[in-house]
Amino acid sequence: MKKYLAMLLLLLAPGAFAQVAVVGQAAFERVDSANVTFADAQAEAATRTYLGLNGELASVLSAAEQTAVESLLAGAPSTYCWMGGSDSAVEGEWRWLDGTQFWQGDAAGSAVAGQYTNWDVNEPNNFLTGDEDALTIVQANGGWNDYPETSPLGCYIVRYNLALLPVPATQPLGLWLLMLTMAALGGYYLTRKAAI
Ligand SMILES: [Ca+2]
Ligand SMILES: [Ca+2]
Ligand SMILES: [Ca+2]
Repeated sequence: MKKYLAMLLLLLAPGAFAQVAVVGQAAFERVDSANVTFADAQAEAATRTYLGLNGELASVLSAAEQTAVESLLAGAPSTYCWMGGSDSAVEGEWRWLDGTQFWQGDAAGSAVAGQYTNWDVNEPNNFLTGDEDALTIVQANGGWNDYPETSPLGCYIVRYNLALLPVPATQPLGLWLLMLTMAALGGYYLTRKAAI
């Protein structure tokens, strides 16, 4: 019960959802932070928490998740925000931070079977300095772009795994909304009755 109350308070806190988007078992957050490199973004993301869960620099595993992340991009302080993908270990082998490979090759490459990707036009291309090994998302259109790891950007995307919550996130929220609605209706009815 205490957990439900804590979650409700979080939901009702002003701006609690300002930069968080929930889809399925994932919550995404855009964090604005000045001059963060890819390594900075990874370290900072790991210190973020949401509903008591630890964050990580985001993977995006489906079109629905992509849509959720895109909903966070408006007004980002830099053209690109960091995400949790890299091909620094082996050029052209694009992997999420958990080691799952999602792409093989450059812009002419292909997605690894079953993996979602959303590269921007002609990406990944190792364009700047001839070697771009970290994943970013483009504010303007949500496309993915490889970018030099040490470039200072102004934002990054964090992912939280809601499956790790002690209770499913969606059910208690729905339940609370139902209970609040019923309480409000009950209060209204009693007030009316008292007035008559
Ligand atoms: Ca490289
Ligand atoms: Ca590369
Ligand atoms: Ca690029």
